[in-house]
Amino acid sequence: MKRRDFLKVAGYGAAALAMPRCAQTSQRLSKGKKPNIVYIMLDELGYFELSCMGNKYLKTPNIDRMATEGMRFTQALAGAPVCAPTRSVLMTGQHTGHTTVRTNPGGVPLRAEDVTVAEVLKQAGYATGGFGKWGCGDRGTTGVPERHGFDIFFGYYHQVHAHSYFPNYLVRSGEKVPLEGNTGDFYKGKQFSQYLIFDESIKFIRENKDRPFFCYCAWTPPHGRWGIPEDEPAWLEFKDKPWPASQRRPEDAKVYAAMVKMIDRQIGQIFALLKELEIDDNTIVFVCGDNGGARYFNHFFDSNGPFRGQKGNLYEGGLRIPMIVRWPGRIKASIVSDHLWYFPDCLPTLAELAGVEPPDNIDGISIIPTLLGEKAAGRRQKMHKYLYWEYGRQTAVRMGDFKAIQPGKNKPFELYDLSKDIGEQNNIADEHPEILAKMKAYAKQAHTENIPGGWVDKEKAFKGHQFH
Ligand SMILES: [Ca+2]
Repeated sequence: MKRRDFLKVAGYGAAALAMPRCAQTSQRLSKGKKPNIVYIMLDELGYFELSCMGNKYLKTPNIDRMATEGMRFTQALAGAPVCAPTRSVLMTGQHTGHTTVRTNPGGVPLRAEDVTVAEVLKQAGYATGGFGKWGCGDRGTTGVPERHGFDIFFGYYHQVHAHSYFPNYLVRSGEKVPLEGNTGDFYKGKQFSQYLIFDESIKFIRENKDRPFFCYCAWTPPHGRWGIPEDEPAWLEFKDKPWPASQRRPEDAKVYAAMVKMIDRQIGQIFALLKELEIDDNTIVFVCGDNGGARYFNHFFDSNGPFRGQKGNLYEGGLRIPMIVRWPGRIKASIVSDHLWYFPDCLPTLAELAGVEPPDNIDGISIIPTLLGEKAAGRRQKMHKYLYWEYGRQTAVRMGDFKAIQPGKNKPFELYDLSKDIGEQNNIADEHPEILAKMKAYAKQAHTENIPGGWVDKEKAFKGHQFH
């Protein structure tokens, strides 16, 4: 056993042996059988980009059906407003004042001693697979998924690499997989990455159907750049729409819509597979966005509705994401929950499902009482005293309905009451100085110095999507 692994086991493995409360809860909930976990995170999918949320243009019949069969959350918030930090928060259960990856250029890795949700689930005997965009450490760093609990990770490690759907290569557990026929053109090529990533996701589920598994699908659609195969059925459905919206290319908005429809179809295929393998009843599936929607195409799709801001900032538009969770017979159908939670809560929730203790140094709270009911969980849902985000020079704190935000380093904190002002338009900082002072004190308490991981082999560094 490596020293690092030993330290990890010594750190929290002993507690797990003592059959803690959450393990007992999990055994009761799952009748002794650990549930499979499929966590599907769609890159940039906005809160109002589902057809069940009233979107006029985008079509998501399978996700809509999932919402009628499970629980949809109105106040699930991202770990951060951009790709890399939000993934770091999801993986470590630590908010952005504590987690390692807090910036977004794509090259900052997790540290060797960071413990991810995959490492926690592996301790519980889970097969662990990740598919899509990693974003928590380039090849050759301390942050790679194969050093952080994943039996397999297939896709992109450096997130700038993920800006192409027709890259020259993808990565499987640290090794380059050349994609013959792709030339470096962003928009066309012989091998479309999402088909490959989807196939690997499906293969992993099939191969591990007889044991508990964690399938982390950090799929990259509908993030740009928007290239899609000419014969993709969803593209054929949207390509002739007379829409005025565009970005780099006139067809970009139509490709975006096609990508949303395509991933919805793939999610439907995952549900069909779970039924075919007769593991549907013992599999909990999450579908969510990774950060708030972006105002692509002059906000043609109205991705964020009344929320202020978008991807990249800490107003609600940057943080609020779609989140639906389904587990037949365990999570009640057609429930809409306003429980306030965010990405740090995923790790302890999944650990509880698996019947193991999470590490001590996390910021999350398990939402099992909300998902499965307080009676089934045997306890009340514990709430956060506060939620915290930092990104660049922005800071935000949520305390109940109050949201404090400092939108820039030298800017004053603003305060909003989201119960009356979901659009964060009416700054009430002057009316509630005592509340704001308390929230500023929380922000100060939550921030720690950021110490990133490092290189193990710099030769493996990502050198641009067009290079091998
Ligand atoms: Ca993203």
